[in-house]
Amino acid sequence: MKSDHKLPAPNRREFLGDSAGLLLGGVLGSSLLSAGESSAAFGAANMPQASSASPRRIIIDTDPGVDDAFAILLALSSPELKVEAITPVSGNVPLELTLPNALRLVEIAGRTDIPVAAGASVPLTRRLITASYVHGEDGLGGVNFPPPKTKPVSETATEIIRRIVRAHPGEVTIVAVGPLTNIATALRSDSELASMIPSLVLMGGSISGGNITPAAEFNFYVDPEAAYVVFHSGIPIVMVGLDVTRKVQLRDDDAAALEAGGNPVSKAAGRIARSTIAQYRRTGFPGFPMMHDPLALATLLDPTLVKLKDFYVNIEIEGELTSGESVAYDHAPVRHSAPLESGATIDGRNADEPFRTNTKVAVDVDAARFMRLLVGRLTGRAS
Ligand SMILES: [Ca+2]
Repeated sequence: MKSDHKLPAPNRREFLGDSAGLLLGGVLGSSLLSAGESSAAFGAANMPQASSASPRRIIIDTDPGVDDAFAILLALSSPELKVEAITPVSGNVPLELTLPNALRLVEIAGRTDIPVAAGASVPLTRRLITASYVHGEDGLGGVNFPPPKTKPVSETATEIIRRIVRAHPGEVTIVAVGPLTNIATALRSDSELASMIPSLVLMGGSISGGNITPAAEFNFYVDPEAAYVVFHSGIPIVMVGLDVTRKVQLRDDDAAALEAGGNPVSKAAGRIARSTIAQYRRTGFPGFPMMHDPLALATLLDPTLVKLKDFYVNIEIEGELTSGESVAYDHAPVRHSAPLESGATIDGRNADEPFRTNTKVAVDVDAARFMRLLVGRLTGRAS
């Protein structure tokens, strides 16, 4: 199985040095636009747009994953979107499972025309941590669908992201709902790429506490360095994090509605839903499955489902207890840690920086309306 290779792990100083180079590349790329064009592109493209005459091109970067499966099936049930590629990455479960799961999902939806390209098997610099306790040993709630007949394409995730974005500069929205390893690797391999991506909608992060540590949300915890690269890339980001995704849960009546649907997508979603709810009850995992990833995807279908607020978001990569935390500033200067008494600095960056924004964070959601949209699209009974 061909997949993106593990990068040599830099130490912290080397990592930050590399990222500064990437940031500079992104700034230089952006400077090709006039100031007016740049700000217009941010304002228009960073707000998810409802459908227009032609479908919106997207690439889904994903670690299926129960809620990833719902996001993929929602995208493939939505004519407003043209899914150019699906790029699995290790996260909820290892790539050895997320890759065949993505292939299973395009088969279920009858969309094997969509290329599925293998991504990174490990984070940029850390050992992989997974969440099979939530997603089942197979990553799809323990349904154990048959092995896919479809094969991944020969390109890697990084290669296909670069090729498709470069073929349609300014047109391809990235929907990233797993650890951001593939996206960071693509950006680091091509300093012009960030300036060609109009918007990156991601599920990840939180400005109200984490879910795998008190500080960090799972996707950013698994690969904080990748999140750091993405948030310093200059790409306009829409962050759909735990602040809203915790509020959207798949309950028994949703599972029943999906099971009653007459199409293969609805039936498969119903099986995943039932199996996952059953696993939660069996293992004592609290609550119901949260529909994190389809909510991020759904902001492209109906931007009014969430309330967005501008922040400057940076990612903690140095904290022993807080790595992967998304730290959001809403007006104040961006203040780093106090200098050490010795005069030494961790990376020489502890001067305050003026406030600026780089991310629209979803801070509220109409959960009931989102669940109606999700179940309605998958059953084909509503839009
Ligand atoms: Ca995911």
